[in-house]
Amino acid sequence: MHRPRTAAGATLGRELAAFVLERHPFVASAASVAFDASGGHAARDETAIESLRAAFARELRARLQPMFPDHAGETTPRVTARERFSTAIDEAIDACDGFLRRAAIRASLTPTERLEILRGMVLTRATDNRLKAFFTNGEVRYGDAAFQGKGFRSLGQEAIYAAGIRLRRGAEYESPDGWRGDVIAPVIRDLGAALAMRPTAETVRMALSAQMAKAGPPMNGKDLHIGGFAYGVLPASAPLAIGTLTIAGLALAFAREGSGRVAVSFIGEGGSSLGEWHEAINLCAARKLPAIFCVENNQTALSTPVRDQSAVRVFADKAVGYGIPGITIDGTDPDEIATAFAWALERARGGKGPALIELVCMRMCGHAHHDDMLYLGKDAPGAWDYPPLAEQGYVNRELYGYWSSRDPIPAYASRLERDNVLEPGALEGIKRDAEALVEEQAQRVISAPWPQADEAGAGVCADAPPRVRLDPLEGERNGVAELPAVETGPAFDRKGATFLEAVMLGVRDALRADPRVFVYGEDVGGPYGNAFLLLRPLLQEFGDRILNSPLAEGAVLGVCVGAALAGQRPIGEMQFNDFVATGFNQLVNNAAKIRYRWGGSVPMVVRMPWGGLRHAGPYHSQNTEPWFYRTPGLKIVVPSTPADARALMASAIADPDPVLYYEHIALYRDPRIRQRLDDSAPAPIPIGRAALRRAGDRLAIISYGAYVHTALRVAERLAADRIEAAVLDLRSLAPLDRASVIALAKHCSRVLIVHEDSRTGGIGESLAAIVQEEAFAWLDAPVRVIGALDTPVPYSPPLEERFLPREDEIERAARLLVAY
Ligand SMILES: Cc1ncc(C[n+]2csc(CCOP(=O)(O)OP(=O)(O)O)c2C)c(N)n1
Repeated sequence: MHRPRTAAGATLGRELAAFVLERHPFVASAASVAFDASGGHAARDETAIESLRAAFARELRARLQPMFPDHAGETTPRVTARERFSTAIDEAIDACDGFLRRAAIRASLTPTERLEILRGMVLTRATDNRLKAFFTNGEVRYGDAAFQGKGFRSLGQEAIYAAGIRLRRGAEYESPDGWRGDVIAPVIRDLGAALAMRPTAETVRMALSAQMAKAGPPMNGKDLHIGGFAYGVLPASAPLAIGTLTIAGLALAFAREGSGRVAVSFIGEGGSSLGEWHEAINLCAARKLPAIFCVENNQTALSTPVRDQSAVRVFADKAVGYGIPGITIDGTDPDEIATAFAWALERARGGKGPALIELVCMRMCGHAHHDDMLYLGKDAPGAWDYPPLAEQGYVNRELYGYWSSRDPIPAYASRLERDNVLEPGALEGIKRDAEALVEEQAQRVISAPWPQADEAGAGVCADAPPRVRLDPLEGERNGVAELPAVETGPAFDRKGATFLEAVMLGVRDALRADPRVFVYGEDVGGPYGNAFLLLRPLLQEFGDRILNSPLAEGAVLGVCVGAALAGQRPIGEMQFNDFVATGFNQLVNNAAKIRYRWGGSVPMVVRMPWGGLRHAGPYHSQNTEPWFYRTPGLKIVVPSTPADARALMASAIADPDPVLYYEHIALYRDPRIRQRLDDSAPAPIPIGRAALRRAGDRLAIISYGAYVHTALRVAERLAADRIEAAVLDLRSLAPLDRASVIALAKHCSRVLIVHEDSRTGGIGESLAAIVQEEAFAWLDAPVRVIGALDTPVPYSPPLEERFLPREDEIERAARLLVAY
């Protein structure tokens, strides 16, 4: 009974004309003539449209080329007018060819696919409606109060389901080693897209359960967003554009695998203003990665109208700035959406890089359940039909009126009836089935248990016991923990490896041992080998695995997150750790939280060239480690010797969690710390184990990084006066070797914490709090902390010298402490 919905020739011609007017208006009349000349009016089905493509391209080129306005000069330096004109012709022809390819794909949509889309849209709305009911009905109670759930609905945007129809999805891509299909990154209004990846009752239950904070995978009450990586849906995060960079990393990993997999990003028009989105699309475009970027322009971002968001005519115009194709389509037309995504998938799988698809539609409900009242002017229960407006709502009434007549569910059902794909009246039965399915899952969620409270402390890092609050004044207070053995490492050797060489060897060990390892950062690849030339010795052997990123720290970090999730082992690099500030979100809100939120593993290493002492000023000298010290989910290592630098790189690479690897720039070429290193790769040092660099019992000096060496020099001078100071090199800040810190504090009874970082809010103050709480009874003096002044790092040598803690100041503090 199916009659394929093919644009009959005349319709195809009209649609082509509209498309050309939208994208390349000055080519419109040439395209129209070319369409007639190539026999476009006879093209009625997929095969005919396919064979039209080459002829149409020829005819169009023949009509455009003579339009060249004779001009011998350059349009821009090194680009002749003819070259520019010919690029413009290629772009116009390519865009038209894309249109015809999409027309052919649209004609190929099968009745099964189209029925699935209708059912999927209905299931989406039924699930959304149930979420609203949860919000208002108070069926889920925690203690005496109703737990309402957050609730973001997609009323009016259910056609997004169609985006998934030709993705690699479903059970055939599940494997014991993880998901092998395409991956999508939905945001809050993409329930439909998520359901399309696995349209089952279980997916519905997971969506309801996550929102209602009940126990169970994947969120286990720790986050509320939809998703399941095991079936190709990257769970959404609240910071809106975070996932677009994860998608870029997945796309990079898929390109490296050569697996033909594609990563798909969704974002609202509001979220598309975020820098991370630009970084993602830009880097994917530059490397022609298999990604798709979809902007859902639903007219309002929370309450902000499009005109306050962007000056673009259509959001697809942004594609031009990235050198990729962009199209704007009706976001309530499922056939158009399925077609556009299938086309973009083909391009991406074929190595042609990303495309930008803008869906124009309208949010027909409030931003979230509570906002219906403000948006529409009165609360609206979940229903199959759009709610009526009341006077006071902030919604744009004119737009609401226009989009009210374009509800994708009844409109698509009517079209499928017209095309003999759906029995007349069958929509009602589909709705009832969806409601029944959703209701059954809702009841299961109501009766499901809450997560165990102890779970709150669990799952921050792969190998860590659950975090608990212990009272140090309770229980055994007199225990003396064992001191770690002195560990000086290989002796100084003036012909040995520098710290810089040791870091390079650590990276080389990793690249040699594991093909999944690659390096990604600014200026790391090509002929250069990083700003310090640290990687240069590796370029010949591993040039294809040391990849330049665009100049965008968020991109470096986000790509590492995505690639790590895809099973690779990225080593990202911040050119200087100071610039991590522009990628902060990716570390603290993305990499750090994924395991806790939904159990994903992010085994990435970020190299952080760091520190002052070199008169490099406020932006090439900072100590950013305390920014991350207090972020659960990140590990931080701070080697102070070449041997540790190499071994801790092995540890960082082997670790299943994100590790920030701080390498002090002042140590890079310091001739005083050279050590002879073995030819073979060293064994990893367990992360979280400090090294006692010097034994002593009168004073414990605790430090890390470059100041370990300062502390050792001070200890030498004290020893000349028979004051034996122990020096503990923390070596890793997160996790911290608390046991060694406490043991040494108890052993020496006097503690001096020395670091290069500014004093306030630094690691030292945190350590001092730990020591006084857990070793108070052993202390004979206040715990002292010496750090830099609380100012930005000044540039001029005398200023930096005053800013940093000097050796003589540290020595004086040590002597005062011993004399206390
Ligand atoms: C980085 C970030 N800033 C602010 C917010 C708060 N917020 C949540 S949704 C939203 C509006 C999003 O608009 P848009 O991206 O257009 O998507 P829509 O809600 O319209 O689907 C805002 C401001 C957020 N989640 N993330």
